[in-house]
Amino acid sequence: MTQTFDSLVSQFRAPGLRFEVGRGGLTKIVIKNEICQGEIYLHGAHVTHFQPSGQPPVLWMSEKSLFEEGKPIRGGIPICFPWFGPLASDPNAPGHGYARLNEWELTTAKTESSGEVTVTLETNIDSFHLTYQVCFGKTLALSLTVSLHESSKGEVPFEEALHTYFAVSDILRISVEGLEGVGYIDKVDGAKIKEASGQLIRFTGECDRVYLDSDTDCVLRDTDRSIRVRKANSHATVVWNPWVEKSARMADFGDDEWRHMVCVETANVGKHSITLAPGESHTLTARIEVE
Ligand code: TA6
Repeated sequence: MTQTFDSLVSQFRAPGLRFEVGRGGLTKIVIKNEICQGEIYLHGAHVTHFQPSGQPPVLWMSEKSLFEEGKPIRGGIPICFPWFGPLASDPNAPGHGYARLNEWELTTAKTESSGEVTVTLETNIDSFHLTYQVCFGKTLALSLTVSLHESSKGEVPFEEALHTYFAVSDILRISVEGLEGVGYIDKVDGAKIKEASGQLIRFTGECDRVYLDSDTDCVLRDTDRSIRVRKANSHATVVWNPWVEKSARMADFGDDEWRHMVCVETANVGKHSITLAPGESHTLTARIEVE
């Protein structure tokens, strides 16, 4: 059921929250208060903006992003579900699954006494129900709960990721801390499994790594700030920068935009995919904070 703009305006009122017709005519929820600014589209339940007061934007958005039904938004926080990357069994299936292509339903909007604004969006995909809670405050708190319908015939596996694009001053000058001690799949080197590097991640070329058994915080160290990503119930972390050639090949990605973004993604993929029995649920959380 698609909620009309007018029905949203009449049904949901919370201080610091308003609805706008966003790019491509898609409906977006806009948050603006003393603590922060933020935006989330109903399309894909896609967070496209988060900016704590006094800080530059935390999330990166491509100037070339599409804002069209059936197409993913480039940047912000795409939700990857029920698979990550291409679907091996169906080359025609959309990369990263359907969650970021669905029109989600807003079910709650609430402003806390502290001024933080929390919205809940929901959608159904196959035999799963997804509930996504986003709290815009000094930190950005994300919580994705996946439930398997009672009526499901048996256990069903899925992959998931909050595919967060962070804005950085210059990819050549940043590092990512917290993954020195875990091995990874290097998708730029034939998906070879590599030993833990023991070093901070620095960027000198295309990087596309799936860090396995990674349960701890990551910290993105930029020249004038650090961004900490805390997480729970996520055992994989994906780090991606497309660099020059891949950026040029993507129509919805500016040729020079790779210098100012990096993805650090909170995920459960591959050996860390999740299997639910009918009636079971799983909640993945991530908290993004500027230090
Ligand atoms: O998370 C990294 C990745 O899997 C890369 O391999 C690259 O494909 C990226 O996702 C973007 O995927 P998209 O389907 O959004 O173009």
